[in-house]
This record gives sequence, C-alpha cells and structure tokens, in this order.
Amino acid sequence: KGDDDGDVGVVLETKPKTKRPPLYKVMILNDDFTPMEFVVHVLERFFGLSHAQAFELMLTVHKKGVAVVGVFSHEIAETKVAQVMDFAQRHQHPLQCTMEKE
Ligand code: NFA
Repeated sequence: KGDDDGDVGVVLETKPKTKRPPLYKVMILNDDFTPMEFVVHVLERFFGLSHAQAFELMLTVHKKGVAVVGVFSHEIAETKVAQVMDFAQRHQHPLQCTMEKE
C-alpha cells in the first residue's frame, strides 16, 4: 500500500480568523493661535468628553504637540476629522485634526 496520491505531506494549519475592522487614531495637533477654550469646546462637542476631560486633553496637546483624542472605524474617524476641520475653518482657527491607522 502506499501514498501515491500526489500530495507532499504538508500540513496546512488553519487559524480561525476573526475579522475585526481596522481602527484609526484621530489626533489633534498643537498650534500657536487657536484659543485653548476653542479646543476644549471641540473636544466636548465632537468627542463627547466632559469639560474636565476636554481641558486635560487640550493641555496634553498644548504641551506635547499632539495627542490621540479618539479611536474609531475608518468612516467615523473621517467624519470626526471633517467635522473638526470644518468647524475650525468656519471660526478661522488653524487647528489641525488628522487620522492614522492604529
Ligand atoms: N497652543 C494654543 C494656545 O496656546 C492652544 C492649543 C491647544 C491649540 C491644543 C491647539 C491644540 N493658544
């Protein structure tokens, strides 16, 4: 008897693959002109932070230059970035908001 079925004896292990959507970090960048209170307002309004949380995170951006303000699906992250950029532009502040794959 024998093994003449042509296979080469390689065991193909299968990993149970769970599909999670990629997540994106949304970041706020520091600048020298946007008022602190405006950034606090943005963080409360678009990221659902309390006033105290928003103030603390604004100070982190101010001191470190950049901070992650939330992690979202691609579509939600794009919406947040667009909302912040539009709101900043309408108020003539140079505030920058970007996203990056986690
Ligand atoms: N650095 C700005 C100021 O001193 C405040 C600021 C914080 C701007 C966070 C942008 C992001 N007015």
